Amino acid sequence: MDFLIGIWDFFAEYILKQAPMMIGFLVLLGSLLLKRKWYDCLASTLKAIIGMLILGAGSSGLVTTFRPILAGLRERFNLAAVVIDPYYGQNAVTEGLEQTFGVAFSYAMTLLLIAFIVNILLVRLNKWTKCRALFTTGHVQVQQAATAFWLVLFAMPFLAKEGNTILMLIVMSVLLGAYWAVGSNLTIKPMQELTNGAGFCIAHQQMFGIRLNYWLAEKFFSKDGKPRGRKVGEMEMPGFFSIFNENMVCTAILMVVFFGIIMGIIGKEYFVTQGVIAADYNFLYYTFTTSLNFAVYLAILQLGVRTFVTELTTSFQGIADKLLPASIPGVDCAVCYGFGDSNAVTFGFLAGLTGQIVAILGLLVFKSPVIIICGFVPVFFDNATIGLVANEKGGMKACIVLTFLSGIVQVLGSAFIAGLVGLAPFGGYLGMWDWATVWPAITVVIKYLGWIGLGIVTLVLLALPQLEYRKDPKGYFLITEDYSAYKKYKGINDGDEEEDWSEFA
Ligand code: ASC
Repeated sequence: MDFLIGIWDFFAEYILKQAPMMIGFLVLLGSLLLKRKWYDCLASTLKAIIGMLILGAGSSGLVTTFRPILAGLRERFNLAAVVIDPYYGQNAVTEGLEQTFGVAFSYAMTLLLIAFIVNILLVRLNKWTKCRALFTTGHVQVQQAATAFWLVLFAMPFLAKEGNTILMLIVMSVLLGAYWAVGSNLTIKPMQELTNGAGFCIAHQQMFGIRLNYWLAEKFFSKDGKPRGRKVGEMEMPGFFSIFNENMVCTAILMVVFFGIIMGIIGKEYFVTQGVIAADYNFLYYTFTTSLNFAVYLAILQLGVRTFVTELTTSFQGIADKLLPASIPGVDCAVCYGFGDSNAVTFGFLAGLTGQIVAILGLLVFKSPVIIICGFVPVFFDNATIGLVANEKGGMKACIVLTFLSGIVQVLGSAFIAGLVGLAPFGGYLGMWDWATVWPAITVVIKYLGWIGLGIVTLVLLALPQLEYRKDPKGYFLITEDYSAYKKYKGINDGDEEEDWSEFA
């Protein structure tokens, strides 16, 4: 028994929780099921792991460089504010759980594993459940498990009592497992359209946000399935502005301006006292090179995507054929930055940041009891993703307007829920789109309706794939199983019969 538990623990710690290893594991499993030669299995697995590690280098480069700058605003103005960021959120939970609810977060791994099994079962039974997506983003699952833990205990405090542990784990893993399966399932259509059938969807923290904004872009910014205005990549810029068509140049110029302003407001002294630069270091030079790094890390991130996407989606076919019919993998949101108009990533981020700043000023002006500081992860990764999807469906206007609104929603929703559930005094909240909207709603419903509320939430979640299936029973599974056939069936003729993601091979 100890031996089995040992294997289980190893799997949880070093595979399930580590996104590159999880993707590598799936690629290996898929390749074996496809009965590929051993050396092809090896090569694919290595490429997948390395690609994910490259992606991680890009995304952690962005996070470690730009998070302290945004958080610096808090120190500079001496605000007792909540930073919305998954890592601050997780620290806040770990720090406050014991003193608030009298329990420690020692069940995290058990919760994660059971919720993951719920996700697998929902997909395995998709003849009935209509769930098609497997959540593979382990680091995000850990953060979400921590925050969900707090929210559920706030809504049902009796679960924290001794003797209720099993009940608590069941409630939480059913909720989380259903959220993972249903949320990632919602992103399938937007992602298959964005990537022209690359065969993955998003398993991250803004899955409902992706689908809602896809719908809004379609409803308000498109006509006959096409954007009303131009997409970001179709803008014809005259003279000087033509250089903005080049993604690296565009990102570099915009970031130098934006971060130039923010770092200017924070002031050199802050960076000196933090030991980031020496007192005699040229601050303008520091601001300039730091801002350029944004473009550098984005390029790294896209290289990572190109390295592993094809390996994952082709080998996942083995899993879909043999183990989980009609399923596709849900991956980190950054994976879609290798597709669509890359400038939409930059525009989405900047419009989202503007929305967040407007909302924060609103909190200050109206003397909100909870003040929020933007964290880099929600403002960039949520809005870049939503911006890409909105641009694809509704053009540049949709990209900018919807991410601006999304920035506002992230701040106001997080201020509300962090204040309500008592996380605010611990200085952090997860703050990503779904956790500023969907989860506050879930928490309030369960808090006020108890078990009935929990039943309603679970039923509504599980009903979403059913509703989507009913709208298009034939296309629903075709879109994951054979995208070219799906396009033919839908009469989509984009003059692009070849799957254009072959360039990623
Ligand atoms: C998150 C989180 C990260 C980033 C990363 C984006 O939610 O915790 O580190 O987004 O997954 O690539």
